[in-house]
Amino acid sequence: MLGSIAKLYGLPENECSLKLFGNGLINRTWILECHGKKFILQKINDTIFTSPGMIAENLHHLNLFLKEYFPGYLFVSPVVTLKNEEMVFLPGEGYFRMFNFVKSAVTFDTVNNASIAFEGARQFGKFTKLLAGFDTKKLNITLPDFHNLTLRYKQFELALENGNEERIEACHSAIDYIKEQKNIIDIFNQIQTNEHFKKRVTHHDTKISNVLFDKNGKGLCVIDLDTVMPGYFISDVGDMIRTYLSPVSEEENDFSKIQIREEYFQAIADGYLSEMKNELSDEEKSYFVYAGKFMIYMQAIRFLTDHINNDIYYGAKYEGHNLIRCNNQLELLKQLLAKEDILQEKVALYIENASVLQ
Ligand code: GN1
Ligand code: MG
Repeated sequence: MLGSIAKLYGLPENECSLKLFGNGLINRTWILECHGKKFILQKINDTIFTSPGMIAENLHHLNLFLKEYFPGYLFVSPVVTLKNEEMVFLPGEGYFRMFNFVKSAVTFDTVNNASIAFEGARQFGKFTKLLAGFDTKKLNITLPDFHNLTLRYKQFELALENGNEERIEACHSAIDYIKEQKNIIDIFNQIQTNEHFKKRVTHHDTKISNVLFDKNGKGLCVIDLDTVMPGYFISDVGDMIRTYLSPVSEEENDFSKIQIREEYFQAIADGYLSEMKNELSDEEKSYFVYAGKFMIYMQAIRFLTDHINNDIYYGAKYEGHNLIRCNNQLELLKQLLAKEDILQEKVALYIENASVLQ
């Protein structure tokens, strides 16, 4: 694979090395180093992204817009091949694209201080704000219904009908809790017909490792734009709440370590709204805490559905991995629900018309 890639990009194969990088669940990422120059090489998972060309087109349009209207914004665009292609297909291997490795940039896998949460949230808010004038109709839907909670629940019900019976038997408490919390879906259904909600350019994968920082811990830009699609702000804010508030990730199996850190919630609200406060309606802002419930609940459903379907989507490193991930998320959800009122007060300061408060 290295040989074919090097040839297409005009790089000296014999002087290049490849090293696996990052810990995403879907695409594979490497650092490709040639003569001391580093690139990020990524193979798109085309079982999940069935039309990889759509991603390349989206990146192309976003890049053109940002270069024209915000030339100072660091947009990490794909390196092109000798034939000027932004993505390549290697028969028998799959789809690949390459980016320059931003040398001065730092990334974080975990959020260990509130200022990182603030900066990350500010960058995701800035991304959507800068693209407020971009026509969302130009974006291809790279993953249809990606954050459609109603559909995710239907897929869960289907799995209960057709999935691994032994596994279903053994995870009744998770199944029951998910069923009990169905009001989270009702609210999502209301949002979809709420005239105060707007679809904007949304990242849909706001984990902290998707933000580039400078050496002083200031945010530079966001990366991993495969799931950029029109969407609601609850997707981006919700995934930050899901992944920044607890000191441990969805992989943790010691649930006593799961915690809601209030000051990190404040940091997300301050960071995101420092960019988005004039974009979001008061009504939308009042769903800030709901955003966290929405994303944590959806992720729990997705992990459990996958467990019941024998791990066909996320894979599993050990028996019961996706059930652990699901139960981890359900614990996080319980803790968020317990602090809902305290957190809601923190956003209330950003809402002018207090009567819309949930
Ligand atoms: C997947 O591949 P990665 O880790 O960036 C998933 C997200 C989930 C996440 C959970 C395309 O993202 O939706 O939140 O795993 N992406 C896709 O860790 O399904
Ligand atoms: Mg991703």
